[in-house]
Amino acid sequence: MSKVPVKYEEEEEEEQEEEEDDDEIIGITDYEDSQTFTDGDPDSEAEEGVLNFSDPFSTEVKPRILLMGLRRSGKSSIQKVVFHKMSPNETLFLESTNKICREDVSNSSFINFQIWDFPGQIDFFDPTFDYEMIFRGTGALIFVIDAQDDYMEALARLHLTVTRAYKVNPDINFEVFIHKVDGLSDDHKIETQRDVHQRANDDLADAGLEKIHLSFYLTSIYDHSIFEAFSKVVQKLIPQLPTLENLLNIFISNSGIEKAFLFDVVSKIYIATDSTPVDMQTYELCCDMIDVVIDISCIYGLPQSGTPYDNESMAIIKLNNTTVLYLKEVTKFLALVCFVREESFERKGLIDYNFHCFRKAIHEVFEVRVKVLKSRKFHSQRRRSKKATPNGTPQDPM
Ligand SMILES: Nc1nc2c(ncn2[C@@H]2O[C@H](COP(=O)(O)OP(=O)(O)OP(=O)(O)O)[C@@H](O)[C@H]2O)c(=O)[nH]1
Ligand SMILES: [Mg+2]
Repeated sequence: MSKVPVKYEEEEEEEQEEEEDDDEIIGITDYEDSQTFTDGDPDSEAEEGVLNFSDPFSTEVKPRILLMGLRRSGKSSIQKVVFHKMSPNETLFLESTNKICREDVSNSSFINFQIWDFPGQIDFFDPTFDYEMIFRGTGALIFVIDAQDDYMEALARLHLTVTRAYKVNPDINFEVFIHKVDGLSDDHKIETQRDVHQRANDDLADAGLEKIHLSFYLTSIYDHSIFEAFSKVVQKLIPQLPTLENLLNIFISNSGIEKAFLFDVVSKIYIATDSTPVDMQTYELCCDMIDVVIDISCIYGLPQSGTPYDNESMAIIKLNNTTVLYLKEVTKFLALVCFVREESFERKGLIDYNFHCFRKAIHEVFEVRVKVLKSRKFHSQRRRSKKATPNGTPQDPM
């Protein structure tokens, strides 16, 4: 109960500050630049592909991510570990997938897509498999290759899948996960990546399709590499990514912060970071921090609040190397995790003030997104109702 007035006060405070907020700190004008939203423009080809997809079960427009690859390559394990918090060891007991499994991942309005987990051996020549319909609404195709196995057959399959998909929808992002690399030495990893990269691209070049771009990632469910790879796949599907990166850049440079990530708390996918390079250890520390915060909240949090993560969630962890990890809630599903040097953290007031501006900007980005979606829905409804026969009756009696 005590939370309600606090929230109210905060809102009031925000309203008062609205006028005073110094836009230049976080560059609010940058994200209002219509250029930033061109990717999400209804006229853009990629979006059109998604919008035109007539799926009888889907009411919303969601980019689709397909998980494909040979049997036992690890597709279902990836989905379970990233989105269901399954422990990697438990995946040993997963049964082979025998039909396409579709799942909605809608835990934030930024991460709002469907994942389709395919059985290992899909037959493109099977008439019941309508691959044109499937590829038309696809944002990303993840092809999983088992690096611990002989991958020649997988490469042939990759080639077949990619060329088919490209013919139907050239806007698909093709992502190749060279998976199960936990069993390989560092040298072996690099060598495998180079070999797979070379062979896959040679096959495409032989078919005269060198314009198809494949991205390669070394992944394993036994470390953070799978989360990092998935983060990159998802980021490519977020039209607001340049805006978010820009906001993060302005935020860190004005606050003396070393590195900042915007995390989806549930999946631990980072949906954006500033433009300084990402170092795997930094990312792992951030993931661990989210786990600690959620676990402590689950065990010792207020029972009446119901969720382990809310608008008061925040944490400070001082490391033994003069670095401070600072986590703060941004939206219901997103958290900002920053790396700050101890001496910069002395100016916590400044960081908090800039964070307040940053948070407000992120919320405005969300609002724009919601408005765009609403107006699209409205226009498509109007277009449908206008499709009437010459005698005035609707074309579709449904
Ligand atoms: N060592 C290792 N094993 C993995 C990894 N990912 C998955 N596996 C194992 O690979 C086996 C097959 O995993 P699945 O997820 O069922 O494979 P799948 O691609 O969904 O297989 P189908 O549904 O038959 O197409 C399981 O025993 C997993 O434990 C990984 O990163 N490293
Ligand atoms: Mg499976």
